[in-house]
Amino acid sequence: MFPYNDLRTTDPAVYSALVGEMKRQAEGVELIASENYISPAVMETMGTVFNNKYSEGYPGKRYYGGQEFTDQVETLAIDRAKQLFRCGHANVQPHAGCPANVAMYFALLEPGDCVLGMDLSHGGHLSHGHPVTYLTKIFRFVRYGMKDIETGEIDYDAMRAMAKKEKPKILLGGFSAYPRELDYAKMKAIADEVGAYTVMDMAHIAGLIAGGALKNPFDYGFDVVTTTTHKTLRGPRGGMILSKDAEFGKKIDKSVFPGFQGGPIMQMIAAKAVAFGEALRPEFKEYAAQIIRNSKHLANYLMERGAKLITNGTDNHLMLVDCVQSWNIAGGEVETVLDSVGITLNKNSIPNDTRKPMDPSGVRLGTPAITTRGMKERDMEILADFMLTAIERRSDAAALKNLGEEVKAFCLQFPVPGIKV
Ligand code: DSN
Repeated sequence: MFPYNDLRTTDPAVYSALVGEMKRQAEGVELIASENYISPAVMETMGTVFNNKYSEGYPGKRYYGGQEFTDQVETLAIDRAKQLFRCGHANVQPHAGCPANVAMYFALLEPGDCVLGMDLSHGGHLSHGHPVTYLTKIFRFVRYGMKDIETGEIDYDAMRAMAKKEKPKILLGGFSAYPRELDYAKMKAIADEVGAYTVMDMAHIAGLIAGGALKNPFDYGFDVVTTTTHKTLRGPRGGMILSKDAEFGKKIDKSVFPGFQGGPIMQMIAAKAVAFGEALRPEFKEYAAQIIRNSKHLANYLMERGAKLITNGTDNHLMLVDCVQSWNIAGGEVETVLDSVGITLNKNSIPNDTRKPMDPSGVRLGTPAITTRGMKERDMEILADFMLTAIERRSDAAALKNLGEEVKAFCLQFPVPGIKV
């Protein structure tokens, strides 16, 4: 039924958990906006002998010998990333998104410097200066947000006023729960007025930018762009920092290694190269466009049936639903009931949420993973009906059980790449 025959005999306990996870992924609906299914080629590359090699440094400038082939794959990853995002420099070594952001801050800032980033309650990210992170002990973070949560429009006048008052050294774009697009031209103009660097954390939308479905911050003169590689970009779990030119690139490289990291994870860098190669193909453009078509269709279908979406819709791959206003229940309850029928999403705070972060009013959902499985607009309607039925019949255990079977039968029509059931 499943591959990994060696593991089955050498470590049955881990094998059993792996089989469980494969079944869960194949038989359920993945709506977590930051998740995706990688191709068999990316998966294969992650489990290779590149794991065995230490490669501190960069191609052609390593600290240990034996780097002929690590240099080849890292160079491929760098060149493909630069081509994909039309930029002058790529560092493909960050282990994940937060380490990429930390290395970026230390490359561009001195302790005490200020960053103007998106309000966390309006969709910003922990690594953009949440008080629970150590970053706030070193740098000062101030915020911009939406002018109107009914449209999602950012308050660029307030952003300019804040920039003039606080004199940030970085004007930072990026989010993990914002369903609209930023106006990079306006941000660049504001940053130029106050002499700030422009940085975009495109982790959530990297694949949409790579596929040409959303705008590319480098086309508007942004200095640096950070990202993860495993969300819409559909690569291995990891991070990356792109810069507009070699001058920024030099600072970034020094900050990633030796500033923050030691040996790069070379099997992941090789897998990044494979994923970037896939994203350069014409069919990835169609994938990126379909993610957004599916997202808009799902959003509209839910709204027509009474769901209250923050910003009243979406321009990207994700949407944020106010569950209290929609169905008079908390986001956590929606997460739990949908989980029980095989539909996975996550509870999420909404702007100006009166509830606590661990018990917020909303849920976040997105279409990158289901689009990889080949689902289209009509399937969004089927999924939305499953969700709405589960929420409506949440106290009826028998109804939920039947629904769970229907969800499973539906999902099995859409194979997950690399999983045979
Ligand atoms: N955990 C990621 C997300 O789900 O958006 C961001 O770090």
